[in-house]
Amino acid sequence: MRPSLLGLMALAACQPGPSGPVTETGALEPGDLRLASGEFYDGFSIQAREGQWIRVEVVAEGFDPYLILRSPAEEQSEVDDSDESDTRRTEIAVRATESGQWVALVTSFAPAATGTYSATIEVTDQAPVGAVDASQGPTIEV
Ligand SMILES: [Ca+2]
Repeated sequence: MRPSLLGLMALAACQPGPSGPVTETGALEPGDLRLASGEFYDGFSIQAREGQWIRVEVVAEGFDPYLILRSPAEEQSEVDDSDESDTRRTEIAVRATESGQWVALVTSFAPAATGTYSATIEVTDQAPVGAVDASQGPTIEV
């Protein structure tokens, strides 16, 4: 790889642009890491810079999904349970309050639940439709 390309990649890592949506498939299963309360989880790292929007949507088969989004300094942690109307789907959209590596944890509402899921991850400069800026006051259910 040429040095100039390396430099460009390093710059890209510092200033991530919009990315995705990328859909990952996975499973909560024995052998996964577990939260202290016993739920299996998978972690996905997301590069974002302050002011960008991070949207994560999970559709699960066989368990009630639960999302946790951790900021780089782990000072902001948004959680979201399923849509009231659909216990197989959950979505989070927040405006990044810090630049760096955010982590989305796909987990379950119930301890030790297992099943497959697809997680769609997107970073945008503009607010996604229906998104609520959680850093700007109370969260409103949409
Ligand atoms: Ca897993």
